[in-house]
Amino acid sequence: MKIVAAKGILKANDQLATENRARFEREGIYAVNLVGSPGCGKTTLLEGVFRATDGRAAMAVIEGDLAGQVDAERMEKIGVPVVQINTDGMCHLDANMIAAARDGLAIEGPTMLFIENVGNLVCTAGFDLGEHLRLIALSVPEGDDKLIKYPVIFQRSHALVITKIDMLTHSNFSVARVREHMQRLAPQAPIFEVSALHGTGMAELADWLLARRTG
Ligand SMILES: Nc1nc2c(ncn2[C@@H]2O[C@H](COP(=O)(O)OP(=O)(O)OP(=O)(O)O)[C@@H](O)[C@H]2O)c(=O)[nH]1
Ligand SMILES: [Mg+2]
Repeated sequence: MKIVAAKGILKANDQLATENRARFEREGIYAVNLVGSPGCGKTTLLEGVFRATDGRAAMAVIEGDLAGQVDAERMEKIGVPVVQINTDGMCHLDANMIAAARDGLAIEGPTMLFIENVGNLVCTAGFDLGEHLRLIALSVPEGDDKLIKYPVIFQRSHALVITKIDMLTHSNFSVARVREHMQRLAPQAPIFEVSALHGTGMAELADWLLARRTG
């Protein structure tokens, strides 16, 4: 019987991710892997970042979903170059998919490439896509205990965005509790509190992303 160890698959993915990163650097692309639960507000956040950056950087998006092209259509609507990946049931994107999707994007010159990963707090943690920055979104309605239950993905992220902050008044979500756990898991990671729907905190996040790209 032939047994394929997951370790080997991950190693092959890491190799491809390294190649993606090198290609992105040659092409002046700054890649951001946006992860978070289904419905936590990832696409709305990208729409908000696009508004808040206000033409200061060219933007492109790779959308990852099991099926459909709903999110890609939202990006097209605001004029952002986009490629949709359908994973056919897989719960995360991988570096191979990103290489193929990059080929499908007509972009030139310095670009911020956002990769909206499949909504998932488990599978997405293990796969490097070749990004420069991993951004995790956690929405207020999900609850403030997610860092305790899904520590790996938070530990491996470079910044945390608490989304739907406008819903705080309708919830017992504790921002302080989240900050405390993030401090333990990823002490270097800045934490943003935003409502992409209302624009709260979006200027600060957009400015930070632009500075990270050039810094
Ligand atoms: N109140 C409030 N609702 C929001 C906010 N951001 C997103 N939503 C709502 O949350 C729902 C899901 O938002 P999406 O942006 O589609 O979430 P997503 O993470 O991209 O979802 P998937 O791609 O399916 O994983 C939508 O009904 C949004 O309008 C916010 O800042 N405040
Ligand atoms: Mg989405």
